[in-house]
Amino acid sequence: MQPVVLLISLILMALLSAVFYMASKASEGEAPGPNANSKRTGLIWAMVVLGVIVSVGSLRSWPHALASTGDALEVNVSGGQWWWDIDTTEIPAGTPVNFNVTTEDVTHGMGIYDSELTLLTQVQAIPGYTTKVTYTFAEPGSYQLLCMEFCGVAHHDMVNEFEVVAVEE
Ligand SMILES: [Cu+2]
Repeated sequence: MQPVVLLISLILMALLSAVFYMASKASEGEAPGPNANSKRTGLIWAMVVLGVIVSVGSLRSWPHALASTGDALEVNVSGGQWWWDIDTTEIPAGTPVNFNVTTEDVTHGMGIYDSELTLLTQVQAIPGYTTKVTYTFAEPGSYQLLCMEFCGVAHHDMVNEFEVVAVEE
């Protein structure tokens, strides 16, 4: 992902530089003729149409709409300063899991990490609300809950673990 973002940034910077260069070139010549504005109007309309097409084409469904899958396993997670409480320690692999997340004090961020500490999914834990995120674990193994929002001196101590186990067919 990072190289793609870098490449897009470089292309946009190059395009912007080209626009500035052409603008400064254009201002050197003689005064614009009577048709200058109609050309500009056409260009602006073309950009608006292109902008709408690109915006609509790049729309994605909101990831949280995936929460609360019907036949999923319900797992309740509660956070506090400074702990995570999870009401199960074993989750079957390959089954969608609805995590219902809340907190008893301040706002925390519940992040689920695999054994290599790669972030798999996350959701904000907000006092007085239950936020939901659905995730399906593909691989059996040890997983960790960590806090992703600085919430006080022992924020780094908010760690809990659970196991994902293979299901026998
Ligand atoms: Cu926290």
